[in-house]
Amino acid sequence: MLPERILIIGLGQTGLSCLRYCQQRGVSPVVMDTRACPPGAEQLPAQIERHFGGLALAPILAAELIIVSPGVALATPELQQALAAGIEVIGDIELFVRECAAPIVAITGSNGKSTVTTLVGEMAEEAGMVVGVGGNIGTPALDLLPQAENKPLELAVLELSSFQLETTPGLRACAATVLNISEDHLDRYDSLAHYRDTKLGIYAGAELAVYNREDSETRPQQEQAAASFGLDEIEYGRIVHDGELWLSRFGEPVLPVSALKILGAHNQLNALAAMALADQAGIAVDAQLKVLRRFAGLAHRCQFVAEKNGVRWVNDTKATNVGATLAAIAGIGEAVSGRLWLIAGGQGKGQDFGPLVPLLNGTVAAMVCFGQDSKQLLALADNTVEVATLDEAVAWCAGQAQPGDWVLLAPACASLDMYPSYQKRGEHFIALVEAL
Ligand code: UMA
Ligand code: ADP
Repeated sequence: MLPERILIIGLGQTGLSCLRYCQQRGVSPVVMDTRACPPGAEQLPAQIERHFGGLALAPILAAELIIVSPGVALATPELQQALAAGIEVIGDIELFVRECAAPIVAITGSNGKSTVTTLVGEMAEEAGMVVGVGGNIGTPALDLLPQAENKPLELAVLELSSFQLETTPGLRACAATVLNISEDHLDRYDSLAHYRDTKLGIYAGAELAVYNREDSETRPQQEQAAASFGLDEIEYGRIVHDGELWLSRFGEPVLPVSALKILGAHNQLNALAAMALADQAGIAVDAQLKVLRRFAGLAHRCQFVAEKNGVRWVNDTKATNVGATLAAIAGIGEAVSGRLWLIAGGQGKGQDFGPLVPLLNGTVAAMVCFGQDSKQLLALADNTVEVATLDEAVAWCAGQAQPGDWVLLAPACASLDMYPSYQKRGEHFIALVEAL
């Protein structure tokens, strides 16, 4: 039962889904957003009380339940005041888990979340299950709850950000994973340890914790049932069979790595994580393998755009942190015959760009940087160049690259200083390349 006085903080997609959820249950909430014109404001029914342009304390303290968007940190002083006053503060995912009767597969990590979430969702569908896929991947989780005319969900597969995990104390997943931990969102967390601990919260109450043997930071810190994936032969891993490398389950070869369309060791880890989660969710192995054979990757992740004058252009706009950029370069590395030109830049979110330096001294011919934190990237090495826009970056690379070379957009940064989303940055890049 929902209380009468509900306050939704943060509109956007999440806030709108919470509003629909409350209205379907006969409650008319108050809506608040720190932005003067938040996205979705135009969809608010006229009778809904709203406070835009800041956090107003009176309606906050008058609420019985506050539903907070992932865009607003739980550490925000006004929310801390509400908690101190005994008001419940939760996120949309908490509302979802309280209502969802189906088992939940929960996926977090610094990189690979959307890939693994999509794989598990497609595996479940292939196995004939009624499955809902949502969360940080795009569809707000509450929109997955069955409408009266639909069949009830048999499985929910949720991609969860650290922001969402902050406000989901009641998550009880049938299988949960932290895929990897590398620096990200340090503009919101005071340390990497704080960010990691928030992510590890996904294991709380999970029937099975699935962790990455290659990254000890992902290990659950409590005693609980666990399975692991990694690049060696243990549990979900890899094994040499018939002279070639295969993905394996508990020492049994199941699929040659060469049958995967997604490239790189990081994607083999993603495939193994998906298998471990799918096994726990009761998805047949046949269905898992069918999906692994056909899955060609998501748009905007190491996506081949075009070959122009013998130069290959790749869009990895979704590389919004250093870890993803490193993985992208390692993933396409073997395929690159000539030189590799890297385009990077945007909002660095407080990350240390240092791990890029060895690449600049080796694999990468030069890095062209643009956007808010381009000066930090420029200072990393001598073979860096600063430009004002992505247009100029593409033009500069087109001028330098010779047949056989590759140009990779893998910015290691968020796009929000110059674009509404990483997708828009990728679409702009594709348009620029196609126009060459
Ligand atoms: N914001 C304010 N004031 C507010 C509320 C939000 O300034 O009162 C700002 C915050 O800086 C925030 C930004 O607005 O970062 C975006 O918030 P939004 O209201 O536009 O967000 P939604 O539309 O609800 O989208 C959210 C997720 N966005 C974030 O967590 C920032 C989406 O993930 C998610 O797909 C969607 O809910 C559905 O669940 C996007 C994302 O960038 C893809 N996530 C981050 C990431 O993957 O790195 C965590
Ligand atoms: P997320 O949803 O966590 O952002 P995606 O699957 O969308 O993850 O991939 C985002 C970026 O991270 C892409 O640039 C991709 O090349 C890279 N990536 C994907 N999987 C991994 C992984 N397991 N480890 C490191 N980087 C990865």
